[in-house]
Amino acid sequence: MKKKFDKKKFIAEVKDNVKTLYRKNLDEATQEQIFQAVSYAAKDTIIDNWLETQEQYEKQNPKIVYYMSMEFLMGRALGNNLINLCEYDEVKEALEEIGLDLNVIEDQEPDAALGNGGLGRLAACFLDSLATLGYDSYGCGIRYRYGMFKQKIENGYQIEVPDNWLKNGNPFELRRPEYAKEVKFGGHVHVEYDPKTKENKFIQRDYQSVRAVPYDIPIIGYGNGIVNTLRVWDAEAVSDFQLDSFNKGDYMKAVEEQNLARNIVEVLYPADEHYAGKELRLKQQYFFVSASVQAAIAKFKSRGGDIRKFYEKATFQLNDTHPTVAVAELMRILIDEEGLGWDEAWEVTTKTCAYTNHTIMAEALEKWPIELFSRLLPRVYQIVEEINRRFVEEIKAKYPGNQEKIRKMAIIYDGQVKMAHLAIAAGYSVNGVAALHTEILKNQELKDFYEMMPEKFNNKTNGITQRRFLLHGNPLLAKWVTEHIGDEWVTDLSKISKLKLFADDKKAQQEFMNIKYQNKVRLAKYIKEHNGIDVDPRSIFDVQVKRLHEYKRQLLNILHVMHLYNTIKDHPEMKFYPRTFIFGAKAAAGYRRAKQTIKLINTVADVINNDASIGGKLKVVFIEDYRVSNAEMIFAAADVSEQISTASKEASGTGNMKFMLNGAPTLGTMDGANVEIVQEVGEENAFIFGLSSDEVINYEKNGGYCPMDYFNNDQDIRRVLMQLINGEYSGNDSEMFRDLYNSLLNTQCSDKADTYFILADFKSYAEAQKKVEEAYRDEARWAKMAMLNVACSGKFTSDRTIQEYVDEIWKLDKVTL
Ligand code: 26R
Repeated sequence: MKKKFDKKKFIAEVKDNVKTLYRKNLDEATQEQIFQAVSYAAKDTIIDNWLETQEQYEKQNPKIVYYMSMEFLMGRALGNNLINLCEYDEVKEALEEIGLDLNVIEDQEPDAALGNGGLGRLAACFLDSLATLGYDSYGCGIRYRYGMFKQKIENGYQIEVPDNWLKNGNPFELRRPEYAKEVKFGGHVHVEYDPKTKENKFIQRDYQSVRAVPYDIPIIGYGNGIVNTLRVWDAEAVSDFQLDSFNKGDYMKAVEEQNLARNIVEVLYPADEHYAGKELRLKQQYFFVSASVQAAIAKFKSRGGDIRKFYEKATFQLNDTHPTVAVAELMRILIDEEGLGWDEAWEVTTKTCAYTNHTIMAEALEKWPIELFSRLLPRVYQIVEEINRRFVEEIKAKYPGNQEKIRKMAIIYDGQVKMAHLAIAAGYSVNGVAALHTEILKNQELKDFYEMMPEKFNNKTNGITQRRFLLHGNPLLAKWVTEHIGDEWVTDLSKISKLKLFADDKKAQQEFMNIKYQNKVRLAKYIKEHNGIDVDPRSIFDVQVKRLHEYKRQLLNILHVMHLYNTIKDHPEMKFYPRTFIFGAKAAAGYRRAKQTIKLINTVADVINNDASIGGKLKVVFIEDYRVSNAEMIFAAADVSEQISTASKEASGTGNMKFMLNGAPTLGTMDGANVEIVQEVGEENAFIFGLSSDEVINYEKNGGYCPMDYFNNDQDIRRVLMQLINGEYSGNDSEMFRDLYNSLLNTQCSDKADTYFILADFKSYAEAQKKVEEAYRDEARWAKMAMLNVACSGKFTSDRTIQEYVDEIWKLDKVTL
């Protein structure tokens, strides 16, 4: 169990680490070197717990969940690890004693940005909850050399800079070459008749191999001594697997394999919700999936299990379709290597794999061209073909003569392999990530599948970890909460509802608002340092931070800012509560409209921030390089949470939950998990606007709507749209924002204009914004509202989400040390 923290020993260890790592004394070491030394000191404790946990797992042999994901957006590890070891304050004190500041040391650590956004961060929160709740689990992913790019803003434009996050070494990872696996690509399948078994054997020949080498990263449970593993795979050239290619003199092949290995794990695809059909991405997927499936089977066999009962001890959760090739890979290994018949293998596979859908955006659906898929994975493709053949038979049996069903549901159709269809056909569970999202899946996007196999469909509303997003990210509020209701909320967030008792208490309200103010001062300082902009911490901090995407409608937000600016200029006498609009967002490198929106935000910011005539009533800030580490500080400082996606498009959202937990009411549409947030906190404690998802879906079914009507009939809208193309903000360059203008408006009514209903929702958004101002003016009302948001956030812990996955999907055994 937990050992008592020994301050002296810890300090000695840090000094020792600086010496052995850098041949330096503490006073000569850089802060970065001290970060390494402190991390290695923490790792010491972690390793002991890790060993002990894994020993217990061996003994108790519980069922394991393998959470397979192309993305794990972990952020920084040091602070979080210390928090979960329950040693944060002790270490902070110890370091102070030798003149070091833990915050400065934490700031040396690069974010582990092995993810794009919501899906990747969700995976990270899930690992935290799995360890805290005591479930044996592995995160399975890729050790990208370059994570999500760093964003620089130059002249208002986004510039992508490579994220060389491993350059100083990652103190927490552990290379495990003894568990390396071989992964094969290409070649062809040779069929051989085996007279003994009277069956065909399928042998892949002339393939290229890559050696998958696992790196294990510890995932620490909160205060329970448990340490689970995030296993990310690196690719190396095979050499010792395939020495015979040298022997045959096939030197070029060996070199090719070197290159293949180098390329595979080089970089995370920074495209979010946009499928591009890139061969390298499929290689990445098969690479980490094959290695992970092999490792899972090896572990199962080492514990003496009968492979026909694999699913009793292991389950694979597929984080979106990206790892869906796991279905066919598991079949391949069971049949070709374990000698199972098709039906036996199918039974195991369909009791092992489960699939989570994270988006209904059509352009995010993965469908690989047959040519590419079969060339890269010839044996796996054969298996997919057979799965498809049998699945189509099933469809025919259920819907005789209905060709339409086959067209819509087949796994292989029109020259493409549809990964979502494969995941649904082979999975024992299909889940959406918020109640509304799951309903849309069942009634619209996946309707045919739901009708055919309703028992597979279920909802698991997303959650976030309060350990990172309150305890670590907002230490002042965390301390205050604990002083009022005790610390049970750290591992049982439902307890945070006890704060409701204080919602009307004047003193509590003042303390609460004072903490928010201090967090705003902290963020203002960061903004001054990073953007050179002065913002007033007494102004309303109105925040939209998330990936840049048309459906998330940052454009609606900035058009409204332009409208406010017009209004203030027209009516200088009008009372207006000072506002700071804060944006943070990365755009996919090739996404032109998204990048133009960033330029627009920065251009508008330049004009407004430098207009002395408005007396600082309005400020606009674009925070460069939005990422997990600065997000923690941003949520803590937010007054208003902008969650303004076109209804039906945001599957869940998880930022919305982080804002809520930190006391920022939601200004949003009835989309994703916003719906459930409003259910928990009450409509009177949120600002809801806009079309409903039903209305949006109706418009879409009937060929869109006519944004021109809004342009013609609403002067405010017309004015801001004209300002996009009259050079108002762009120094007379009327072309700079022409594409954005065109995206909203076509001269004729057309379903191609304003597909995200920005003009339709503009007025109702502006009205909701007025209500925000009105509410904020009443300090007591606002304090109560903000506090109730914290108090009602209990549902949105990832601990609750994981417990539901465990109870309703995975059926894991709980482990205690
Ligand atoms: C390139 C491609 C195939 C791709 C598609 C989609 C790559 C990455 C994605 C990311 C998507 C699936 C994603 O992040 N979805 C988000 O998942 C969150 C966690 O469930 C939700 O909260 C959020 O609403 C959703 O957009």
